[in-house]
Amino acid sequence: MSLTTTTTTAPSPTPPHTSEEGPSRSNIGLVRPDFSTGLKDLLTTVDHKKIGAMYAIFALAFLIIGGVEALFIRAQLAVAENNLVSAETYNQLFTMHGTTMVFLAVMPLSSAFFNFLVPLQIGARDVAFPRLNAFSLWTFVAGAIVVNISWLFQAAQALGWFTTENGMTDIVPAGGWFGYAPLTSDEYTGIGTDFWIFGLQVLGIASIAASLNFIVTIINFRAPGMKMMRLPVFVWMTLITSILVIFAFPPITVALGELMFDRYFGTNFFRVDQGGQPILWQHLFWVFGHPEVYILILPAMGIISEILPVSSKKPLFGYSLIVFSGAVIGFLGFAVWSHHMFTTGLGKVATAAFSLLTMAIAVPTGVKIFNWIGTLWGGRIKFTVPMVLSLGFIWMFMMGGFSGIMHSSAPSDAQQQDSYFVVAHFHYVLIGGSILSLMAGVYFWMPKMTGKMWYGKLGYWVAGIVIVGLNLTFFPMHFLGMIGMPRRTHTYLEGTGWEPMNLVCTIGAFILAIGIFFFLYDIFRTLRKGPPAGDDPWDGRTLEWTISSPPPAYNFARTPIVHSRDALWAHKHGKESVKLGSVEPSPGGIHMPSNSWFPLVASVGFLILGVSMALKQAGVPYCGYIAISGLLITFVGIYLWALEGPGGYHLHPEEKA
Ligand SMILES: [Cu+2]
Repeated sequence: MSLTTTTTTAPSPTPPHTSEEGPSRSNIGLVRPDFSTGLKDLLTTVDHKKIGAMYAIFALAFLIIGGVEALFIRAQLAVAENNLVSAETYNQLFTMHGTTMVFLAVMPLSSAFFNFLVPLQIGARDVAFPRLNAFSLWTFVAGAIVVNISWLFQAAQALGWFTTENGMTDIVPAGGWFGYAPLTSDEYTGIGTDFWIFGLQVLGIASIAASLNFIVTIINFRAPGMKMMRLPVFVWMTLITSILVIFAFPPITVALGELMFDRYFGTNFFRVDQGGQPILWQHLFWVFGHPEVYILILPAMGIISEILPVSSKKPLFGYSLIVFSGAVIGFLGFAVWSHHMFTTGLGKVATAAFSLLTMAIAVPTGVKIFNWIGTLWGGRIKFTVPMVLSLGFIWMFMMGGFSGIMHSSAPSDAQQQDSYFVVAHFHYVLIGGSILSLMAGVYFWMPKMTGKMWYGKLGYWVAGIVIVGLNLTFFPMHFLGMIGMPRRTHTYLEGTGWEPMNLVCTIGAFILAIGIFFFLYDIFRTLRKGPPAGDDPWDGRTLEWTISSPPPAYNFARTPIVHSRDALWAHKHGKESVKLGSVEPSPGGIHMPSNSWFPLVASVGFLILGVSMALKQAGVPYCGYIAISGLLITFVGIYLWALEGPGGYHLHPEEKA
């Protein structure tokens, strides 16, 4: 569709250089590559859309890996006294399942949406720092490999190709995704914990870099007229999530650093026999861990807040309340970490305070849910696949919220602590909440991302099977917890009365897996055979629907000028005064940045550093030197990245005005 061209209030930006086309030479003689297709382009790209798509592909791959780990866990627990996997393997499975799902599936899938959507929704050409964006992606991949390569070393050990100096068998992380000290100290775990420590540190670097990029992008790269209170809610939730990452990751970085010092240099942060304090780990971990829950769920809330208004043909009910309640959730998220530690003996005052604060989070969360229902109220609802998944999200998230309120009370928490009740709670929130809404987002924006529309009824089957599977898997866990089944146990005795419900949970898990399989298959078949989507298949409300599907490299041929909150909707259906304007195109064409190898180089350095530091603990020779060379590669990569110069070329888009 075209934008009106009459209003021009902002000056046309002067391009930095108009003389040369093609790659430009920096003052140290480096030429930036200008691949536009193929593998080399993907490895060097700085385009936020391609980076977003790669985040999505990696995240879906890890969703499969984490899902297979979950299926092993559920298969082991299907019947009493099962010995499908050993206790050691079970520990590795639940550790890797949690780590994978939190850091390698949900967070990067959210990042995929941040990357793809935020510049489009704010009318920008790209993120603020395109090469930093590529660095975030490849550093995430490096961290993911560091954690998961442990499986390969374990397999190599089983085949006799790899031995550790002291014959340790614990090569895959087995200390839980929460890594409680002293269970993760070197007395109790092998190099699995080292893979985990370094993998998480590398992932933390990726997350912080990405978050800085999005904060700057959202603050500085908005289209003319797009005031903060005119931002789409998804962009607001991205901003709040990014701020949470910036404040939440330093505490876990410190904790992981201390654990590393204990393991490598014999310090005593967490060694009890030397006067160390395991409870220090719990504080540092949960100051990160609780906000992390909101890092996982706020993007989901943002996605839902975009889908509901479009699918019910009404503006979002209570925009400012939704924005402010998101901010309040983010703020309170930091104030409640000790509810994970009610049974450690915090003292009466602290327990009461953390109990009250935890209950208080229900208020802004409830505000959001009422606003979503208010959005649906009286709307002309179209039950598209994204809409059905969104309604499933609201149900699952409310269920998870109710059980959350139940263990915000310290006495009942003391009963539910470390039981399956807690497992039920956080899976309702994190799978029922995050994964369902991310799936809704995939169905909603896939037409824009790929230019292909999903078709047929398969999407409805996916939604139905997944929602049934989720409830069948996790609802009985509430009761299992109440009748005393502990979490993190690899088996249980016959005659406990836990057998029938466990079997139901396992059947539910496999139904859920079938749903996810069909979801992935539906994406695949849409990419191959989907009919053309058109630019605006849903009668959308945000700026990404004004440009073609898939979007061109430069996003907007003319930067839109925004006059109201629901700008595109107002443009299509509102008064003349609120129509979108556009900035006159600059005569020199649109300046595009060139690709770069150096973000990838810097990330590969982190990969080498992480893997070799873990292998150093296993006594593999020369690993200290290899680790130092990895660090050097990272430094050299970052320096050359800084020195390679701006590069860039100009595009003259076909004007559609
Ligand atoms: Cu919490």
